Amino acid sequence: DKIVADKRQEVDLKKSLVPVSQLERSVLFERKTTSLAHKLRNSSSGIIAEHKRRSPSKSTINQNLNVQDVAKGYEHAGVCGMSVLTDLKYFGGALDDLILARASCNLPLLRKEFIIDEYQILEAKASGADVILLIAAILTREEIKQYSEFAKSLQLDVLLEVHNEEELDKSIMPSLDMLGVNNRNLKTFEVSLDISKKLSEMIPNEFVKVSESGISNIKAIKELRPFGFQGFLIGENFMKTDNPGKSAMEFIN
Ligand code: IGP
Repeated sequence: DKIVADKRQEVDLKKSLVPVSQLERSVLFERKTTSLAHKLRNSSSGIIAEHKRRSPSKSTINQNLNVQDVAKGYEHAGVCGMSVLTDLKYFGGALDDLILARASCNLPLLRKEFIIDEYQILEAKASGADVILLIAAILTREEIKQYSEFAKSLQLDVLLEVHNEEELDKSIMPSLDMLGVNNRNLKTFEVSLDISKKLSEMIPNEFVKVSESGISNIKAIKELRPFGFQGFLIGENFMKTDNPGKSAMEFIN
């Protein structure tokens, strides 16, 4: 679809501007990563807090904050990890946001991006990420295998996102660490926690289960835990406030 076509163009341009050898020489490329999956298994809160300025479903969420303050706020709140949108066109993010977040906190960082090329995984590593997102809706099984194995070779965790049973069935493989169920339908933007509940029983236990999107209160988390979810990816609900860290803190104990 449109997002993937735009991304293809963007990645091809970037490849011509910044060669792989330059990414591999970055200081952050040598950094020892931390495992988000491991943290989620051993934490009680499970909150993964996102930095998101806008989205296709909500034109403005918050344009006034700086990512460094947000990262510090989330870390202070005691979240398990932070997700940073790096897509410019649809989400108003940038790779620099990831680099700035890395400079401001020690949380495991997820590069939230439409990954369609190994090059973006090298960029993630060179910008301080610990985790990459792979979206089943835009990748074939072969691509999921190739990209997840490549990420693992760079000591990055892999979160694979699904929205329905077919996507889940085609995606299960040992090179994934976490399976995320997106409660938001990316075509209609409709949100329902029932998607997480329904798919949870089909996710093998060796994967950490993450519920993504549309989580706006603690009740939702209490509802999802019995279905085996140990991770909760929350963006808008925190970012729409003046102090996302403070909002996140209210979700922790
Ligand atoms: C966060 P929310 O409803 O809490 O802001 O959702 C996150 O799940 C959402 O931003 C997201 C997303 C994605 C964004 C989930 N999967 C894929 C871009 C691409």
